[in-house]
Amino acid sequence: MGTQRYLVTAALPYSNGRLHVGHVAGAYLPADTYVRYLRATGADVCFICGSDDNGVAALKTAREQDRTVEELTGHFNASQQADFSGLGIEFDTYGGTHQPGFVDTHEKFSQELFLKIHDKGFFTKRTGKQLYDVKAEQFLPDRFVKGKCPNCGSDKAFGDQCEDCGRAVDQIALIDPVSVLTETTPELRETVHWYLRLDRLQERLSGWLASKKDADAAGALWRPTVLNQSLGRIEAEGLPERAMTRDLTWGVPVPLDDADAEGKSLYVWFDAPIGYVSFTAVHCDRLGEGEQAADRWWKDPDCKIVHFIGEDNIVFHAITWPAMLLASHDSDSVQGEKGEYQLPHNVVSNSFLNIKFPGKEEEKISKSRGTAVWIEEYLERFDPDPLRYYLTAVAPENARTAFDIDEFIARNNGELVNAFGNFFNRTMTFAHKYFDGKVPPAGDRAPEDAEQIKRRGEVLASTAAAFEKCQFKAGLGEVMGLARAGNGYFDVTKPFLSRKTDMAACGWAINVCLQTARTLTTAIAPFLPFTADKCAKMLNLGEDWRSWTSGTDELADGHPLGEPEILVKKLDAKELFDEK
Ligand code: B3M
Ligand code: ZN
Repeated sequence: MGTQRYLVTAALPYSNGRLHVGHVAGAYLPADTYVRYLRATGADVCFICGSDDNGVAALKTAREQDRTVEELTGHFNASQQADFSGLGIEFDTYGGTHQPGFVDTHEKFSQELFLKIHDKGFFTKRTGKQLYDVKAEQFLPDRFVKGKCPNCGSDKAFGDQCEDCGRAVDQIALIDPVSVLTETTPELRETVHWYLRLDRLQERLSGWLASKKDADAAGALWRPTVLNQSLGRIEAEGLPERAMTRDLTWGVPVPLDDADAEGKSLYVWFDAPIGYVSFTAVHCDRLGEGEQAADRWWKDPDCKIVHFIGEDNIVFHAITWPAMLLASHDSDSVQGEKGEYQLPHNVVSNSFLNIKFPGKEEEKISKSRGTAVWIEEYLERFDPDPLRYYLTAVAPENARTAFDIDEFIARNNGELVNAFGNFFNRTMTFAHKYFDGKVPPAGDRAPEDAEQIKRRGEVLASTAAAFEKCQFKAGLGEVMGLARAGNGYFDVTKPFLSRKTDMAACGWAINVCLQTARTLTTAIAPFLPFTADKCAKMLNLGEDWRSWTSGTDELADGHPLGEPEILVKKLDAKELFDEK
């Protein structure tokens, strides 16, 4: 068996706005953390993301801001890339469904998949009624129409989804629809679209999803929210066919030689997930392997495909996207034969993140109400790792959680600084002050020394087990537990006393502390890459220190250490959010 391959994706952000902490906590940070871990185990990983440029979202914002949609999406594609890289979220390729360098390949891959599904007979062409804006002389797909939600009555419903209850909305079911373009009442007119026959795929999809309930058989632990939401949807409503085309010219043109296809594009939720594939193709091409080399990642059962998404994307990734892939298959195997698009190994979804400002109630993150912490603004003042730490520690893995400003400060100062930073700091200080900056001899280890040494391997194993289940919060808890155990060991063995009475014993304790620091460096790296780099420099580690198995290596007696430096800074709440 060769090296295990993984193709990991994070949901493509709409390129019509900046990123805030909720976006990062939802999909991007867990994906990056996971990829860093996989690489540490020696896996061959391709990590893909890029912007979702097509469809109504960007068009609508461009209109509001009076700029061209190309300029808008180009701008936010770049600004989001800068945010990601500032946080150490490192994709192998960051594309964009309408960005120069990607748009042609994306169009080609999207049209090819559409045609393949068309040939397989999984589309029906049907005339249906859609809302039409007479004044603007156009149909009003998706967010171009707003109204009252037919499910919950909220007036924050759009032609695709209700902002309040989150349910999908059929635009013609909207109560009192109003055109977003002209604020006029639209009328119903007939138009032709191509509908994906989800009804014909329902049985295979629900069987595939149900098989994921049995974690052992599936080889991946799917989060209950993902399975409950997708299977629940199928049980409650079945899978009616869905239109995969729109009356729009911004997007991927419908590739049919048919007068009815003129002026129409593929539905943005049809082309966006294909972005994962087309960006991989560009990535391979840039490596000199040619676009077809993407098949190695997408059409080979030996590669595991893992999608990281936010909760509102579950149905699209666990039902629509797998349905598109199934519909393209020649075989009727559920996962796909070699040479066919493979269904995802796992779809990892987080819930939403609320926000809590000091002295205020917890609330939803909202751009319009100004209740967001923007990544760009955060990075202007602070280091990335405190945010990575907190967003993993409170990750909304199973339910909504909140970014609580006070708690962010308290946990940075109380956990990262006091437990993790302090352990490194006291250990390094002793090594430099009393042992000439070198690792003192290990000596004969007493039971408490041996126990602490053994704990290192145990923590690496339990952290790895958490990673395998995509339980990042638990994994981080394990690593922090080792830092606390290190401090506990330091307190119990008291090198601060033995240094006055028994220098050899003092050295034995500092040796164990340094070995613990060695393990912590590898174990914290997927979570806090910048901090880990500093740790590695302080311990003067060789190239290979990120490899998970190297985490239990012991530093040799006499190994020269690097200069001590402050690992994590104390934060002050006032500095952070004073301008609010
Ligand atoms: N553009 C992001 C969102 O719904 C959406 C994800 C597409 S992933 C293929 O916020
Ligand atoms: Zn609603």
